[in-house]
Amino acid sequence: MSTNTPAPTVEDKFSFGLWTVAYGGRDPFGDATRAPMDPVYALERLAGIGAMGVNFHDDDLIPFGSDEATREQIIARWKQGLSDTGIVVTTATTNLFTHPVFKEGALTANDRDVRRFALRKVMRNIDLAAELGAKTYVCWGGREGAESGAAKDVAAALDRYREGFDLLGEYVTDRGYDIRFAIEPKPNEPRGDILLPTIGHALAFITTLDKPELVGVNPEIGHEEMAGLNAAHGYAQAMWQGKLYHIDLNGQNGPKFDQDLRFGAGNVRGAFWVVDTLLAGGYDGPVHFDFKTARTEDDEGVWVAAEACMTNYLILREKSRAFRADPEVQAALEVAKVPELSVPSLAEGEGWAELLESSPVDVEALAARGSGLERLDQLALEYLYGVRSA
Ligand code: GLT
Ligand code: MN
Ligand code: MN
Repeated sequence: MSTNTPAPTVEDKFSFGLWTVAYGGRDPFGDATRAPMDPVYALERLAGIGAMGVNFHDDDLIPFGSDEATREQIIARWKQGLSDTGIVVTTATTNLFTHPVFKEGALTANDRDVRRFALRKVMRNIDLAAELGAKTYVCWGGREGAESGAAKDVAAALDRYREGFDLLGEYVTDRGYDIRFAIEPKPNEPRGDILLPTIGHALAFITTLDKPELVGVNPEIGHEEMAGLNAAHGYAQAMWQGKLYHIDLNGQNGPKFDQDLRFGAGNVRGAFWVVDTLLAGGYDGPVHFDFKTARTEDDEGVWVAAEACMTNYLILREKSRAFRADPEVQAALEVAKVPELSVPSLAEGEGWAELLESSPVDVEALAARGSGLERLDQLALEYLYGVRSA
């Protein structure tokens, strides 16, 4: 038996959230099954498996409530770990969901004092993010939402969300930080319903901001699939709008609780089209994984799963490239008229009047023509199933 799996390199720009590999297995029904992970150990192991970058929440690194001296010590040790391993901080984010103070929300909490505390917590970690060289600041509003109708005035909450992003945009601008924000949508969990639940909601919200150019999205495959959506289509639209500032790749099996499976597990076909879409759109940011190793595993299992995220991405990247380069696929794309979609519907100089005057098409003939899409999709599946290769 032999396998032929590609090995990751630093050029592949693979990165992981510190909380992903450090996830100890706690779930709503059971305690952690793995010991807490030392962040510097995480850096060493990440470097060992060929990752390039890391992303962290303030509280992943510095326990909530640490005093100033402890904070400084932890940061100094973290910086040493980064320089020893060569791992780069690509991204950072704020934990606005674990502490009970955020139980009713953070930037959109009904309680104004909570909102003010949350904003200060974000700004403080942005300082650290900038110091460590992070270029992207992720904002996942896990607690921004409600379980019942009267609990939240959604319009007022969106006003406060906008106020928060406007303030943070002003903050990074005034401080001269080279940082952009990436909103991470999620439909539900931990709140019954979360604000900005999908890529589309987030993109629309961003247009209302003072500095929309500072804010994009960080879509997670599993979160889109929890909402029954096609993640690849969402990534494509985010890129089309110049808003795909970051990505959270993982696996999910349909609309149920957030599974955060390693990338490539779960909806394999969906994962293939996400990779194909990222390549087509020229996404060149960190290829970031947000997964949780099953609580059945020990520490070695964590690293097996982390490495598998990268391996699966590389396998799918090879398959996507081979699929696109295959002359039979190109012919099938022509038959399906996929390239024709790039031709504008109106010719140069043509307007509605010329269109109205143009010779009518044979509607029945057009209706009778097959689209050739089954053949096209089968070719993709044959690559995916491993029976067709370059
Ligand atoms: C949390 C969530 C993730 C987000 C993280 C960023 S935290 O684990 O489930 O999807 O990306 O705050
Ligand atoms: Mn998730
Ligand atoms: Mn995520």
